[in-house]
Amino acid sequence: MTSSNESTVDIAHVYRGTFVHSTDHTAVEILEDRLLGVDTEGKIAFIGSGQEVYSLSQKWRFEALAVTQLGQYEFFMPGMVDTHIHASQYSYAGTALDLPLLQWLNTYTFPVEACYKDLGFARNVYTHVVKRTLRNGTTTACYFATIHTDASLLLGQIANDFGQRALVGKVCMDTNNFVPHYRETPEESHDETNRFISELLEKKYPLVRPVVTPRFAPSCSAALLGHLGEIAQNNHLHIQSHISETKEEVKLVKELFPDYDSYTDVYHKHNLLTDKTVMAHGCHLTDEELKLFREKGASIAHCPNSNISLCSGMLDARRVLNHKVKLGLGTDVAGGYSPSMLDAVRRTLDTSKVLTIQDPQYQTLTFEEVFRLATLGGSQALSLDEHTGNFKVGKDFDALRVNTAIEGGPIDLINHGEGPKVGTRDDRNIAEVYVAGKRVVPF
Ligand code: XAN
Repeated sequence: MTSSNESTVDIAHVYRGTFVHSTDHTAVEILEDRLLGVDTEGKIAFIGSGQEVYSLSQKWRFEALAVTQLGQYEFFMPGMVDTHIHASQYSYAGTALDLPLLQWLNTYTFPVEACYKDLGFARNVYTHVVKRTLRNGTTTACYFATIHTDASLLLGQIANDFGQRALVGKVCMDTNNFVPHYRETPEESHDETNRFISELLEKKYPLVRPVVTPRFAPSCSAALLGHLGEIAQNNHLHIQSHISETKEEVKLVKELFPDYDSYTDVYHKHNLLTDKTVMAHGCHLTDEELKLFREKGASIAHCPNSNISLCSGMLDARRVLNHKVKLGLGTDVAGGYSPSMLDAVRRTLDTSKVLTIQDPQYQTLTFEEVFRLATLGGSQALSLDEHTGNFKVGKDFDALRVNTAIEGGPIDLINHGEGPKVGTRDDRNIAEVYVAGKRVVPF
């Protein structure tokens, strides 16, 4: 049994049943008939054997009869971590996937994002995206908003109100030749980023933090990148951006920043590559660039649905893992058409299998490894693994109660053998969602 110091801790809830999670050593660990106690702050206080319910109830002073017992076809898994999602693009998710990245941005994305000047529009879309992702088991989301400070603050408020753990970024971009009304001056971007950070921090939301968000190098001047690196460094903040998603983009960055060694070097030289940086995509990074990622402790958000939908490329996730670069999964709505992290799991496996078709020697990712990327890996990629990612005493209880046999659900349990039934088809199997010990789904 593992536990924190029982003498000072009050237990709020105790759950008994099967727990499925990842550790650094085991991609999927299935813990049968366990008892897990959550304290009044939402942290995991102890994990013990279900057989020990009586002695544990004495030790931790909880009522043995108040234990929530999972059903035969139920289990808990950690909440999933979406390491890259554009909340502002949710309004057109599932449409407009007929152009490559740079044209897609100019034609569809920038005109839509410009609409977030309107706070009513922002409130509507942001409420939908937070509810939808929570419903799909995303307990932690790393969001891009838009350049608008007040709408970005509103996204933080909505995530807080619904109880989602979130990193929220006000997008920064001072270069946009195609939709000139959707850009800032470098001074505006600098000042508004500072306002965004201080106003969001002032709210003291327990689970929501700001993330410094240069859109990507082609949308930012060197001066702006420098400002943002300084802001992140001075305030010890998270950083998110995009990198090497398409070959055309990599070529453009070479033209725009000819004096740098690589695309990664552009961010590095502006202090934007740190152990709190998550870069989306990275499909076309070189080994040298991956080495720099590893050296700096920066991570990659693998967004396979988007990479396929926009025909951007295929990330070789095995190569990233071999370089010991932190890796998480992202839906990348709306380049990715699905807000579901289970979809990201499937597309990650598909991509790995396509790489195997191309090269039969390729070491395909296993389902277990991808499960870890969607949970523990994501929490590490966002440097939030102290708080979330798996069931470890001291971490917050961020969990999905999965019921494979849920009424009206998508799975037909035909071979009823002995042992736990662990599997999830879609959000219908997610009966409840918990973040920091609080049940946030059903709403
Ligand atoms: N690069 C991007 N890639 C993407 O998939 N979505 C975006 O919004 C974006 N902006 C820069």
